[in-house]
Amino acid sequence: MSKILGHDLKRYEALGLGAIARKVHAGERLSLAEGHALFDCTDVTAVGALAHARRTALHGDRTFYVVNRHINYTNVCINGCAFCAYQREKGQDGGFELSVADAVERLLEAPLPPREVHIVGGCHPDLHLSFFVELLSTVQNALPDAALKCFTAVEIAHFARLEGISTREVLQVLKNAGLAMLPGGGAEIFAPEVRRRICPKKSSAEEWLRIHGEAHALGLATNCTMLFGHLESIDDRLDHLDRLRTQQDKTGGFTCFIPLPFQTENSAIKVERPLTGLDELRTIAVSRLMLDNIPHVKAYWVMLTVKQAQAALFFGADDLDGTVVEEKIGHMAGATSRQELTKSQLQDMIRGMGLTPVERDARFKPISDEERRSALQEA
Ligand code: V47
Ligand code: SF4
Repeated sequence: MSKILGHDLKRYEALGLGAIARKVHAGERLSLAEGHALFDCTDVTAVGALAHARRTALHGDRTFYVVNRHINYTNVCINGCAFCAYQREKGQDGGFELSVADAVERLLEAPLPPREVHIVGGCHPDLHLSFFVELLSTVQNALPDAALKCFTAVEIAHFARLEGISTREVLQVLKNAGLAMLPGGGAEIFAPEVRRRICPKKSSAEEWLRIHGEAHALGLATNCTMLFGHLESIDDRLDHLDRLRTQQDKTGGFTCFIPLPFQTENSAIKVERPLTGLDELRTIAVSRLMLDNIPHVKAYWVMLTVKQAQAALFFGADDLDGTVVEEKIGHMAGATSRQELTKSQLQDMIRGMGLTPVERDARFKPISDEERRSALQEA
């Protein structure tokens, strides 16, 4: 076997990655030590090529995007995570709460009817479950073709505490009101020592994973994330990826993994060595290789920048997220990307890399041009 995954095996042997390349080729699970070797490898392009081979084996050159709209309903939050530039205390200047009518008005402003609506916010002390039920059912009525991907596991845990009911009950109530998916936020880094320093009041790793397992059992797909480039070590990143794939083995409902590079501005965390562009690409590539049971890896252009997201499509990522339209969490922390891309800009970004754009829905089902045309006629 001199050729492996379209690349010369000798290249990997020379780098000490021969066994890993053979395992990737055979679709076998990599160990944590092998993950380490990928982080340590002096040739980041070799690691990227392996991840690209895996991404190509899964998806060919198809590259996904979604016409979506993000809405942040409040930045008032009782958790006060050290890394968060978005959060405000109740009553503090700059704090906001959207009403249901405000949220729907913003959603209807979008130039194309979104197929995915991503709604998240802070853990507000006074917003009760009845508000979120009304929000979901009003949005679903206004946009019947949109999948509602709303509320991180951290918000679900918060709603459960406010109502004095279980997280499973909260998920069931929200599902009945139209919830289709949970987004992947709130995972941050699972390692307890780092979690204690960056987000001590937030749900623990165990609680976050349990809630995703409960959502999967109720038939709700979910996404997962990793916030990296702050106080965590490489071991912590690998531990995080390992916990995600272990959960996926058990409950199988993760659709997409989103690596989130830490944006450093307006944050209480001072990072000694900020991430380089290659650190970001390597982490995306290793994630693709470790997460053998999660189908998609997203290059979230909002946090990565548009050009880095394009590069990530050759380091294991197969999705660009979407049009977004309004983003606060990353931008209040210094993200320099725009807040909106049009559908044709997303297509051009993908075609510009020699890849094939595929419009998808929230669960990655491709949307045909015909389906899109008839949705537009009905709108
Ligand atoms: O959980 C907060 C992160 C997340 C910063 O599921 C920061 O499809 C970087 O989860 N620098 C929310 N990241 C965003 C998120 C997401 C985004 C897009 C798509 C999906 C999906 C999920 O943003 C938070 C936190 O990890 N975050 N502050 C920061 N300074
Ligand atoms: Fe609140 Fe989320 Fe910010 Fe933490 S990251 S303070 S939970 S809004």
